[in-house]
Amino acid sequence: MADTETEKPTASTLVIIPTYNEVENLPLIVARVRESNPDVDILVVDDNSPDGTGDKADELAAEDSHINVVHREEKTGLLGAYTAGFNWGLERDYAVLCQMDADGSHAPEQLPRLLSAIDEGADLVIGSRYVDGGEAVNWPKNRYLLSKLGNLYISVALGDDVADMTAGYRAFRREVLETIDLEDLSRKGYIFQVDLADRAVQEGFDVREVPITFVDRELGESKLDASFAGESLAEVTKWGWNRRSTQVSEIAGELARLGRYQLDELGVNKIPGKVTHAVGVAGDLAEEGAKLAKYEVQRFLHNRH
Ligand SMILES: Nc1nc2c(ncn2[C@@H]2O[C@H](COP(=O)(O)OP(=O)(O)OP(=O)(O)O)[C@@H](O)[C@H]2O)c(=O)[nH]1
Ligand SMILES: [Mg+2]
Repeated sequence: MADTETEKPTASTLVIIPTYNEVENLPLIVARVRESNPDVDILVVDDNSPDGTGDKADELAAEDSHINVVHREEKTGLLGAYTAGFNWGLERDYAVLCQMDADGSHAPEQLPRLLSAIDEGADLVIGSRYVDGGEAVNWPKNRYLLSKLGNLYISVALGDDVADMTAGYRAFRREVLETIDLEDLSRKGYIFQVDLADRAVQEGFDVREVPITFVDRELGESKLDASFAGESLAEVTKWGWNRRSTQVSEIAGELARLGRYQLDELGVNKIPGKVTHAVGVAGDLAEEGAKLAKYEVQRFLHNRH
């Protein structure tokens, strides 16, 4: 029995937690991971947080050999932090590497769901808000809609059979991260999450979703940037266009109209704030993307004759 247990890939798991100004959240999340998954190792990747998160991480690591820290001099974005974390884990021969936010949105108590799916044969497991049993709690309605519609758009545009491509709670077999060139991923905002999942699907890896309950952050400051949604959808439209052309333009147009309708119905546009602005930008971009794609399709068909 003991032998078969140790043959499971998840017997060698690293959970990577990137941090920027999470001094209140870090001790809480680390304690929860240790409590609910006593065998996994933790790597905190801190980008020289002004609030002292890096020192707090060192204190925790000094008391517990399962906890490790990488300090980066500069905040160069979340992909930079994850690339450093993945490389650290790959060099140390971990079989499974996980992504988890520090702010409590990704419950460590649900990590076993992700890890079980890996042990059952998945190469990449995504903790999903948008499959049966998945949910997002305490999220303002406008933020939920932005994410939900964005994901709908992404899945139509790219044609990958994944409901939550933007999710940041994931477990990877090391082979996935060794195959995909992390340096080549898109660096615009958090779109690398979509790019990474998309490449895993395109490479033929077994990508699965398990339901999670995503909880909005209670402590610390949001780093969501309003320009993110717009930029991301523009990027995805480009990839989708390169791949599947015609359907994308048609369906994107429909989705943009549907999204606008839903937003108007809910009166989301009347709520002030940067997320609302992002919703508006996303809607505009989806429409622009649809128009652009339509134009490109016509040009392409014209040039063929
Ligand atoms: N090392 C590092 N960590 C980052 C950086 N940006 C964000 N993070 C961390 O990445 C995780 C996700 O960031 P969040 O700020 O929670 O982003 P979000 O979930 O989209 O937005 P909110 O939860 O609303 O703040 C958190 O643990 C952050 O501390 C960065 O540039 N470097
Ligand atoms: Mg968060």
